[in-house]
Amino acid sequence: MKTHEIYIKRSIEIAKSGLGSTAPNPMVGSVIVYDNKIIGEGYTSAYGGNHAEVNAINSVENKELLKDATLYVTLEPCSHFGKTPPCSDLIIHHKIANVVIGCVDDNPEVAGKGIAKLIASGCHVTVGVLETECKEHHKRFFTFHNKKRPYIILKWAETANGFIAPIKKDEKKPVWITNAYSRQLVHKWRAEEQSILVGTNTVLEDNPSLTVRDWTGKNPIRVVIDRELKLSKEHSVFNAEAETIEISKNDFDFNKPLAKQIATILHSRNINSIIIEGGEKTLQTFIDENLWDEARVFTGNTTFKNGIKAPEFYGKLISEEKIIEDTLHIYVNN
Ligand code: AOF
Ligand code: ZN
Repeated sequence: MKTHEIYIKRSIEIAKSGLGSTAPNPMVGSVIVYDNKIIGEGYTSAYGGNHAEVNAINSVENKELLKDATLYVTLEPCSHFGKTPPCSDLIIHHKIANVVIGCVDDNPEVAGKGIAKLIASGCHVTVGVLETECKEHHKRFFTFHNKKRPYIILKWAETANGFIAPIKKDEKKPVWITNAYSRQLVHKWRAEEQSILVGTNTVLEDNPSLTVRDWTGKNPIRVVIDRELKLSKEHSVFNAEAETIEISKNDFDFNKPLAKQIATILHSRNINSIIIEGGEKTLQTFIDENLWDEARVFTGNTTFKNGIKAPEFYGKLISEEKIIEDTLHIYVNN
């Protein structure tokens, strides 16, 4: 691996610490190298806070070294005044000699203007190091800007014989298909995404609260679909533990594709990612409209005599993992 690639790879690695807290900002990572040694590192702070480059520069003890240093960053340094001042200005202020960038920022506010500013000030700029990896790392952010919708993750659990729920459910007894470790992993995933969605039937049948309880992290924004006004504020998804966006009757044009309308509403609410936790109808709607990016499917070792069939879909299997007796398959849509 070439030197530039090693440091961009390190930038991606530290950037992951921002997963779940930076959104709707991208989770950027940055390292500063002087004389072949890392002298500073930083990643994007929780939403509204410092950008990665600011944290990396702040972490450098001897600022004198910056003018002969190289700053590596997974995403183009910003050029605009948002919640924070432009990172490109700070880089210019410290006269950092070289900047190596993973990929261009597709946010129209930035989109090449950060790079242009740096070059105009005499900084030596390299763009496109591990570009594919950086774009993959920033997949939520790029899906939001380029497809005008959130990055969509489907999640469900099915029995060994392909059912996601029994036909008739005894309300007092929750029916678990997967084990406690798999369920804990789902809570980790909830903390990683900006929002979570379930359909009307899931709220009516399971009354989930959709919060993060078996993991540490922030609760995602809950998105609830209520096209026929069947839900009441007594349902747990409306409790005070997290924010809830209710999309109801008046928000829909019944002649237009449902999932697309939901995705567009979420885009207008600045939502970069969503995990859809059912039920079968809701999942199948997103699959049928081909509006999904990833499917995370657990298979437990229980069986039901009869039940609601798991959604039908085609995706490319990218990983298979055992979680005790459960199996987790992850697919991407391509
Ligand atoms: C960077 N470094 O670490 C991040 C960037 O409102 P603001 O000021 O926080 O700006 C948000 C925008 O800045 C965001 O949409 C994206 O274009 C860029 N994010 N840029 O230089 C960072 N997180
Ligand atoms: Zn910035």
